[in-house]
Amino acid sequence: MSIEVKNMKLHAWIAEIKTICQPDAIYICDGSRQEYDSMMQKLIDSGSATPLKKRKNSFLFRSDPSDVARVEDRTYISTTSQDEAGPTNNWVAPAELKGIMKDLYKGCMKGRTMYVIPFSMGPIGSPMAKIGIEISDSPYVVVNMHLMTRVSSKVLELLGTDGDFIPCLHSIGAPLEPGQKDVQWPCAPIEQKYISHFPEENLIWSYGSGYGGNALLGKKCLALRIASAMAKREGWLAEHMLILRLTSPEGKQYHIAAAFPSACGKTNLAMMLPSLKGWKCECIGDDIAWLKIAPDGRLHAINPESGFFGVAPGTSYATNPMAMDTVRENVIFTNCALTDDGDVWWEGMEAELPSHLIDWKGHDWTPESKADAAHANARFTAHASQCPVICKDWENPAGVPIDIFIFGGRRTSVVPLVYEAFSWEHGVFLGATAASETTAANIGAVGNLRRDPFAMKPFCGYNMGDYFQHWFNMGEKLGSKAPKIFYVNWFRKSQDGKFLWPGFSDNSRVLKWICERVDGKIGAENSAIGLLPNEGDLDLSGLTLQSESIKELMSVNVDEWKAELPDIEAHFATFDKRLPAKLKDQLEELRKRLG
Ligand code: OXD
Ligand code: MN
Repeated sequence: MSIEVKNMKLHAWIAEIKTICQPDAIYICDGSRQEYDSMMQKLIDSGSATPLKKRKNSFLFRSDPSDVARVEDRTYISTTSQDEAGPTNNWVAPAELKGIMKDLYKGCMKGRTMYVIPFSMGPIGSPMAKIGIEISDSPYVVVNMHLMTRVSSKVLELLGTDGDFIPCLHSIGAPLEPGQKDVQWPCAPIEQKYISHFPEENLIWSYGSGYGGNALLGKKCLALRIASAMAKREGWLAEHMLILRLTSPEGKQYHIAAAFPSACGKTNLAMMLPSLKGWKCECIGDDIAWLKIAPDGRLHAINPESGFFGVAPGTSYATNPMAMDTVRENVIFTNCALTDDGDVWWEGMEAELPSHLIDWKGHDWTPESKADAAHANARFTAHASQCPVICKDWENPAGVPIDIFIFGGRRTSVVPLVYEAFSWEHGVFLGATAASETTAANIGAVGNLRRDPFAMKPFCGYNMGDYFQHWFNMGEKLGSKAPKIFYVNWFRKSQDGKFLWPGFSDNSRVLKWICERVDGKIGAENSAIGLLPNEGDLDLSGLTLQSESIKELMSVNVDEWKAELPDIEAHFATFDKRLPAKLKDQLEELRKRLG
């Protein structure tokens, strides 16, 4: 072992996992630059990483074609009673699941090194931070964790001899026999993949996948699933939200936390360059927010992560210039295409198609090829400090005070561009009924409508009915200091299938309207579903939008909304007795307003 482990719980845990998984060697990570470089060199030598000639210190990985996204079907919340996990989670009783997984873990690290990765979610030592230790047999996980979390030997110092941490066990599930040649992306077959959470004991066990949210256990597993259960117990919130600071031309700051399902543009919004003159947007986080009520009675948010694991396809200088500048150097790319001159490429990156590429599966690609060159869920991993619009307060241990919550999703019809909740209770109803057309961020069909409450369906570590109640409780505690709640939809299409709203930097227009509402500067139009912008209040200066398009974008069709009600009822029915009465009341009020 390179570093001495003084923490007693960690010492015992390492010994236990060593006995079960039988690695050839153990390495305790210190988070240093030298460690990153030598780990990457190993990955280059083994053929897993391709250095990119055109991007300094950047590397391309190609995953196994079966291991390209989060596996929600194989993700478990394992609580003593199934009711605690609730209807949105897969459940197997802890003893049974541990039994199955222990069999899989037996000898699973043979021929490999077991890495012990001490990390902090949130600035090391911040009162809002949590310490995790990931044990993994994947050097790809180590380098990604270096960028996405704070990996450091300081974390071990902070733990001392008896400090507590969240154990996160990960194996790719691909032991090597003596002399067996390794493959480029070792992993286990889908039926052996398990992403398991034991929230009653703050424990994570992941097996069989090397990809993103399945393997970088600080992210979805710790910072959302386990943290949401902790937050419920302790009276705070762990949310699938970006955090941004918007500054008006007058210099007034607004802090916004927004929840959209995976691959619906959170990273784009978090790094937006506003098209409206004088407005400035700074990024604090693009995926996860931890929110606590501070001594001033307001909700303060931190981003527990330290990097971006962003969706590459669709990212361009037109859609997200700040992300493009973030990924100029020191980046890990996964499942992007490779250009002939040694750069990465993905669909939507630029208007012109290259004449030849190596696609994400390692095959020749030309514009005539039928399949995409990059996988739809291809990713970049980059440290947050590289983002040109990162907020100077992004690591402030006290967080930033949130003024505004925004919920949303991808809806080609029905839902208008923006509307405001009548109250906190109505806002919770909007979050609880949020729906979106599915994307490639999880394995499964793309384009189906699914209810994704608070964009937390895949990430809530306990019964979602109780989660709704927790939001009501937080509203009661916050009282008049509660953030205002809004709902947006950038994705509405016209009858002939064209996007009605330009989106991206022009979303600043919607944010400006929201800020003006929060300041009480402007009124709003009452509608059955919420408060809509009065005609002329949304700043459209410099945009060439037809007035019919604006009307269509803002329209609330009562019949279409009435047609949503049965689906909302069915969605609510799944929570049975755990559905808060306040949500039933909100549904009845909506029904009445629709007439
Ligand atoms: C992500 C996701 O990777 O939500 O952030 O899938
Ligand atoms: Mn996400």
